[in-house]
Amino acid sequence: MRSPRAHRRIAAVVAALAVALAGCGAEDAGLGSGTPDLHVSPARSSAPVAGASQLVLAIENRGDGDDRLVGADTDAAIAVEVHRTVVEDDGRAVMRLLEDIVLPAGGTVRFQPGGLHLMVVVPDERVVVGGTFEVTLRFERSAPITVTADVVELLDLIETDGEGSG
Ligand SMILES: [Cu+2]
Repeated sequence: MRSPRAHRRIAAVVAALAVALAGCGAEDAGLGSGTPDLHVSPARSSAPVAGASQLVLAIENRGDGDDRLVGADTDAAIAVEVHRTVVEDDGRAVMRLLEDIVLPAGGTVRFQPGGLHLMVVVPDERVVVGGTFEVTLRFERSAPITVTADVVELLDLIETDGEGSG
């Protein structure tokens, strides 16, 4: 029978979630020295599906110091959350909520469906195809950056950001 195994798996998922949620903020083991220099790509969002929209953008750190994305918000939704989609052993994809994400010096962090992504939770009537809304990204060291997201169909968002589809 599979129930003891299933129970172990559920326990593992719960433990992993607890680690992901508890680990945030506790990892303040310093971002080192240097100065981050953040640049945010143009942002695009999907129209809502089941009460949430995907927000696609990239944050490039051209500086010589690390930074951390510590939050994002918009007045066009209840919340903007940082999620990572991970595939469990049984093939199920689950989303984990992250409290922050490091933006390494010289690196670019991309948020897009299927992996590390930004989710707009319960968007309002501005978040429809052809619409726009503003999102403010907050960082540990750098000043907040506000970007305007263009809203497109979810499929368009995935296709234009898929690998190899220029
Ligand atoms: Cu998500």
